[in-house]
Amino acid sequence: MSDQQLIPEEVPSFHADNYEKKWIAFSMVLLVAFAATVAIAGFALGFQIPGDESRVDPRTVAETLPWSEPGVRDLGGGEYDVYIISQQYLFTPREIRVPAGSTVNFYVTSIDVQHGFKLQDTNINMQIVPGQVSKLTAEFDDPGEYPYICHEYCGIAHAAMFGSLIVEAGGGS
Ligand SMILES: [Cu+2]
Repeated sequence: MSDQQLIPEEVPSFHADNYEKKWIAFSMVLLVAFAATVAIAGFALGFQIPGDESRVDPRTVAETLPWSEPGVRDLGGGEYDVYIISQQYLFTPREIRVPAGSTVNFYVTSIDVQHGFKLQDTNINMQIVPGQVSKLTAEFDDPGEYPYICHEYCGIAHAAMFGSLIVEAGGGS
């Protein structure tokens, strides 16, 4: 090849090697793919980021409503709020029951150290920090037992820290 053959015929305002152009194109495809992934996860699959729902005082939260009566609240229309207190080494309540077809908002806080709250077979997976309320929402169409566990090591009996959400058939809206 002579040098003259390398001079492009079209009017180039952008001088890039062919190899470089391919990498630029590939990078753009990646950006579109990443944006699509985030959009699908957020809008189609219902992925949520557990937010800092509100602040509480971990020393008094267990004596303050609604946390002084942890458990399920029926909001009507198949929607439920669930308040759960985490502490070394248990969740209160340890068992939750809702009918199939429910939409459940989980509010979880800790009165001592950092814990985790992971609900099997759902997108619920939260870090539970003392003084902070973590909230996520899930829908339960299929009856069955959904165990929840603490997945942040919180001390010697961490492995004993679990509970169960039971979705009962024949209910819901
Ligand atoms: Cu734990």
